Amino acid sequence: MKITDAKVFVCSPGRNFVTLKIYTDEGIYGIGDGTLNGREKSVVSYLEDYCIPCLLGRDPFQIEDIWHYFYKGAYWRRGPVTMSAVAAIDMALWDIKGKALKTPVYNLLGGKSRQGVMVYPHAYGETIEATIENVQKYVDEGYVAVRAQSGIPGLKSTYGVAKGKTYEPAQRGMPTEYEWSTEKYLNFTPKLFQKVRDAIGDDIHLLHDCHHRLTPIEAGRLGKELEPYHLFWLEDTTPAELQESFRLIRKHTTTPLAVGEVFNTVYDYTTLITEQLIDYIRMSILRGGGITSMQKVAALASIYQVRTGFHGASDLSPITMAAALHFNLAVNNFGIQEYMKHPAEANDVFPHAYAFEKGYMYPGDEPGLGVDFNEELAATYPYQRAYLPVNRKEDGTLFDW
Ligand code: EZ4
Ligand code: CO
Repeated sequence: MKITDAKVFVCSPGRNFVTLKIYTDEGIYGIGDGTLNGREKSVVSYLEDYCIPCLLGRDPFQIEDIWHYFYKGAYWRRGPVTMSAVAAIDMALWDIKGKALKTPVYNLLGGKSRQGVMVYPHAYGETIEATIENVQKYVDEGYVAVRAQSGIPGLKSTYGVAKGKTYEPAQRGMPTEYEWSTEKYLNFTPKLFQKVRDAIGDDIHLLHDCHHRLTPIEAGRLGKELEPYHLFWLEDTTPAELQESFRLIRKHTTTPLAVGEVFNTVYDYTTLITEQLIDYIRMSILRGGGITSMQKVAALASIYQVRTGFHGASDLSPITMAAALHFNLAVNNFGIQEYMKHPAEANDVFPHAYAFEKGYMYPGDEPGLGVDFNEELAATYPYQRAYLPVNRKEDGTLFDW
C-alpha cells in the first residue's frame, strides 16, 4: 500500500478544527486531528508546507518509522505545533491500518482490557448552589465522575464557568480578559467541595482543575485542605515547565495530582513520573504526537503506578476522542477520560461510532478509529478567528490563564 495524497481541512462547526486526511492507492483513507486551539493555522502550514510532501509514496503500515521520520527527521523537536502535526499523521495512519486489516484500532493496541472507559464531564455554576445542581444533573444522567468548577465571589469571571449554556474556552474575535485573585480562590474552593460532597455523598468521583494558577506551596495548601473531600484528582495546580516544583507540592498533600494537558512529549514527564510526583497523565494523544508516542508514555507511567487521564475538551476533535477511547480501552494503566461534549454541528461533520452509556464510553467496533469526516458539510463552516482568553490579577498584572 502507498500513500498517494494528503489534504488538510480547517472548518468551524461551532468551533475550529484542523483535520488531516491521508489517501492510499487502495482506496482506503485515514483521518487525523491536528487542532491546536487558537493557533490552528500554524499546524496547517506545518503539515501542508513540510510534512505532506514527505508522506507521498510511503507505506502507511510503517507507522513507527514514519513517526520517527517526522520527529527526529525534522531536526527541530517538540513543541505544540510540531507534535500536533505529527499526531494528526499518526492517528490517520492507525485509522488506515485498522481499516485495511478490518479491525478496530483497540485490537492493534493489545485488545480490550476493560468493558468501557470511565469519563467525566464539566459541571459548573456561578454559585455553589448552581454548581451542586449541575453536578447532580450529571449524576442523574449516569455519570460516576464529575469535575466541579464554580464562580468565585468578588471575581467577575473565572476559568471553567460559562456565562451561557455550554462551556467553550475559545472566543471568536480578539482574546477576552479574565480577572484573578489567588487569595479569593484559595479561601473559597474548600467550602465549595465541602458543600458538593455533603450534597452528593461519597460514591461519585469529584475532580477539580486549578488551570495552572497556583505556586507550589499554594497548591500544597489547597491539596491539603481538600483532603477530607477525597478528590479523584486536582489538575494542573501550577505551571509545570518546572517539573521539580512538584516535589514541594507532594510533600504537603495526599490529594492525587493530574498534570500536563499542555505537554507534548514524554520528556515533559520524566521527573514527574519517575519520582512519582503525579498520579495522572493529562497530555492528550493529539498534543503528545499521536498513539505511537503515547504508547511509550503510558508504558513508562505504568512502571511508576501513574495512570492515564487524557485531556478531552471540546477543542480536540471527535477524531482525538475516538483515538483516546481505543487507547483507553486497551491500556492496562487507564485512569479516567475527560469528556466535554462537542457542539451538535461538530458531531454532524464528524459522524462517529463511539457512544456514552451510564458513565462510560465505548469506541464501537468499526474498523479503524470509527470516525468519518463529511467534507461537503465541513466546507459550509469556514474557519473563524478565535483565541483562548488571557488572565490578569486584580491589579492588572498579566497572569496564567
Ligand atoms: O482550558 O482545552 O481540563 N480541561 C481544560 C480545558 C482547556 C482547553 C484549552 O484549549 O483545562 O478546558
Ligand atoms: Co485542564
